[in-house]
Amino acid sequence: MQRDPANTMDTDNPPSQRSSHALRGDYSHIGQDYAVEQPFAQYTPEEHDRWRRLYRRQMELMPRYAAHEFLDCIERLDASGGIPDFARVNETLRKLTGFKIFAVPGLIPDDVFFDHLANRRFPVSWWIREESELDYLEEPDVFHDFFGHVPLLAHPVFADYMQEYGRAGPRAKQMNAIPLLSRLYWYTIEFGLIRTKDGLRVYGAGILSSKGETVYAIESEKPNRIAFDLERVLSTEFRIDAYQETYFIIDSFEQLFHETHKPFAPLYEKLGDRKPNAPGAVLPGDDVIHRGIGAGSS
Ligand code: HBI
Ligand code: FE
Repeated sequence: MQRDPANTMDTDNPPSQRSSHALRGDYSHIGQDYAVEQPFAQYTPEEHDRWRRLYRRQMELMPRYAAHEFLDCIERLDASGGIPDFARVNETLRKLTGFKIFAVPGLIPDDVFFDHLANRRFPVSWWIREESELDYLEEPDVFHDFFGHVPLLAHPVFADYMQEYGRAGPRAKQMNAIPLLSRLYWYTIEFGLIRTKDGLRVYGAGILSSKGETVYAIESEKPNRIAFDLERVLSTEFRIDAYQETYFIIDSFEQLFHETHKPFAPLYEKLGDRKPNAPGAVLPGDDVIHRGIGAGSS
């Protein structure tokens, strides 16, 4: 489960000027773009072993729960043997979609993040979680960012969506609508589900990198599962400290890509001062695929 960077990131006061306890990584050597060198040679055998155990455990679940596109893409990255060398992965990514990953200490300010996506660059935290954090950590580590986010950067349509999403950043910032745009990221890129001929599958990174939520998102009776609707997602708050109370479901990545071509400004204006929907709400206009029985259902 990842803390919502949009909620914790004060873009006027980027991490480098924040007190160290606020964010975990070492921001003392960052460049203008928050990039750092991936300390590949410094990873210990224990850290590579931890990566292999996390990777193996998640890959056992993927054939049953992951979107087919994810399965195709992750196989191309050859990342089972240990923490991946970003430079080597970029050779593959560049050929497939032109995306490039680069090392960061952790969460970076929203506007810097959006600019990277708009230029087909994805920031990947370079450090790996402690043994005691195997099942849960608050901030994105290399396993969440790489295993969860990087494979679909190799999928042309999803890569187009990620770039379009980044391009929407400046306008959202101008209209004080970053919290609304962050909900789109949260309910698709982090916690999205997709309908397939084999039933519902996971494509969201926050789920794919979490053993518990991978099963919960598909199998549990508790959460709502509602067909994706842009306005509905932009107006719905999310949880950052528990499994999601609602998952939104798309029919294809093409659908996501086309959604980002709709004008967002009128929606920001319409939704701006309206009270957002609670995470577990079910609304009259919803195309409900599963009405949850959990705490959040109403
Ligand atoms: N920083 N490193 C990193 N990774 C993210 O996913 C991220 C971020 N900063 C801001 C951010 N995400 C949010 O803007 C998105 O959740 C919308
Ligand atoms: Fe993430």
